[in-house]
Amino acid sequence: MSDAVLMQLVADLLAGRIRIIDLTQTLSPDFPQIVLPPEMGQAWPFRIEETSRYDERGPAWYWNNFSCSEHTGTHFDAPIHWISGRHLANGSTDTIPCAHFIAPACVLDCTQEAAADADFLLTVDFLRNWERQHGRIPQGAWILMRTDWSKRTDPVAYQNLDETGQHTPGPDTDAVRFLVDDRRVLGFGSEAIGTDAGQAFHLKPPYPCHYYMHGSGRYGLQCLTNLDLLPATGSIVIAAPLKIKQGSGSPLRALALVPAPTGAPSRRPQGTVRKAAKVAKGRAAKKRR
Ligand code: 23J
Ligand code: MN
Repeated sequence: MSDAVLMQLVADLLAGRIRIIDLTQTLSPDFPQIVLPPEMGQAWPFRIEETSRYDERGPAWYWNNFSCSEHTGTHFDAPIHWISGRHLANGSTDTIPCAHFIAPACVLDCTQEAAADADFLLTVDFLRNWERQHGRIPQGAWILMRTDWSKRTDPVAYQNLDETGQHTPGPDTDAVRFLVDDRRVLGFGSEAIGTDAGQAFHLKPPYPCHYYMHGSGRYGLQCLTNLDLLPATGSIVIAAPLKIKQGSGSPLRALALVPAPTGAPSRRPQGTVRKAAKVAKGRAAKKRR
């Protein structure tokens, strides 16, 4: 196979015809963490401690030690995270096929519904209506639920806890089954702390998105941001978790490639980027000869 498609990708990136959107929240101790009932095991929050900073502990270098849960910040959920996926082959972060780490995305705009009701549940009706507007959800795609939850920069509002627990939007059981069985999606991504709604413990089964997605070898993405910068269809998500042995998930840098609006001014390549453009151009020229 020729390298033309890859060289075209590089050229489109350099020319600004494809833009890279960062879907990742900054990892810091301030970012809110999932809270489970007190009798259960808890996820470690993000902790970071300076090892040295050009000082007596290391005269020419700066670095940190950090610790966190596999489910801290913007993170990936692997099938073995849930009991329903515990026996699946290739279900941990170290065994998932790498081909699954790059996939197209469908973005569902649920901002109005989520603004009106923090406990909004995405339904099959909503999905069918989306398909009437944007076409059938293709097999192997990420389903990203846009709620603008990431715009809640106050951790209290983001978590939205009260005496009955967390109040955040997510899919209902039938919507999950439709996506898993009828559309064979790759996974489900959310801007909120869970792929399931905050009150999804009360659904049947409890946490249906975790239960059915992971039970059939699909994945989750949580605490995503910048979904408002993605088109409903036509973007590609790059989401590869850390290769933790038998890992149930991991924080990650999630990115999306999106086509730039036509007629938008192109980005001027600089420095090493410009050099790469030259290399790509040279190769393309060589090919034509
Ligand atoms: C453990 C238990 C329940 C939930 C979760 C984790 C998550 O949302 C997660 O981070 O996967 S709902
Ligand atoms: Mn998780």
